[in-house]
Amino acid sequence: HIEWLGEQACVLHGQALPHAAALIDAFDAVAAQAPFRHLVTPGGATMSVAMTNCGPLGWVSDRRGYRYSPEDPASGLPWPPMPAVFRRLAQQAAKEAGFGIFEPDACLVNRYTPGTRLSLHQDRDEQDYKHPIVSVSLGMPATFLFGGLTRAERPRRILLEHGDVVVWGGVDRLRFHGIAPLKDHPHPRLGSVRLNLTFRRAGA
Ligand code: MD3
Ligand code: FE
Repeated sequence: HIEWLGEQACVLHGQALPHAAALIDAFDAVAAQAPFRHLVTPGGATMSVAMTNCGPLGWVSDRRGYRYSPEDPASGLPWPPMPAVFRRLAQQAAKEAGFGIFEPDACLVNRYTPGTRLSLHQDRDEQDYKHPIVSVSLGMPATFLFGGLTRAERPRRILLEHGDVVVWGGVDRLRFHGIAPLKDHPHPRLGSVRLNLTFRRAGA
């Protein structure tokens, strides 16, 4: 079922469940080519979330700033291709949420283990905010923090479970959001891990 969080933000509960095994298998090939790493923020802090990417562009952070890059800085090679099962699910979800044709050119993969958190932020590194973002949760459950357009607004807490898909865009595109520190509720297939795939149109 669809849970609307805002005018143009919703959770498609369980939408990815029929594809979970295929998503995880496809993901294993991505992680083999572009292993998870803990990026450093421009301020010098190491992120507790481990990240990798697939598709034409990947999100990276270092002392110089945040940006999208066509190459994996760890290897100098292009990011692995975006698996077809990833792209199809993201496109289907964007359509169901009312955003029409979505052509993602970046898929950022976040890996959480118990205690990992993602502090409140906005996604502002993409060229054009008119495109929606789609996120797919796999593995352990997490408490998603859904804030407002200012940091001051107290975020709502929303449980995201294995197979849930979130889509947001339009007037909700620049909402502050984050993930509360993960608790250890091991998942039968992934163990003490949560994976989040976020699909973006980062370039022109
Ligand atoms: C933003 N990832 O990679 S995605 C990120 O679960 C990121 O790993 C989180 O934030 C994660 O930048 C959250 C889910 C999400 C859902 C709804 C939103 C992000 C949102 C609504 C507005 C803005
Ligand atoms: Fe984000």
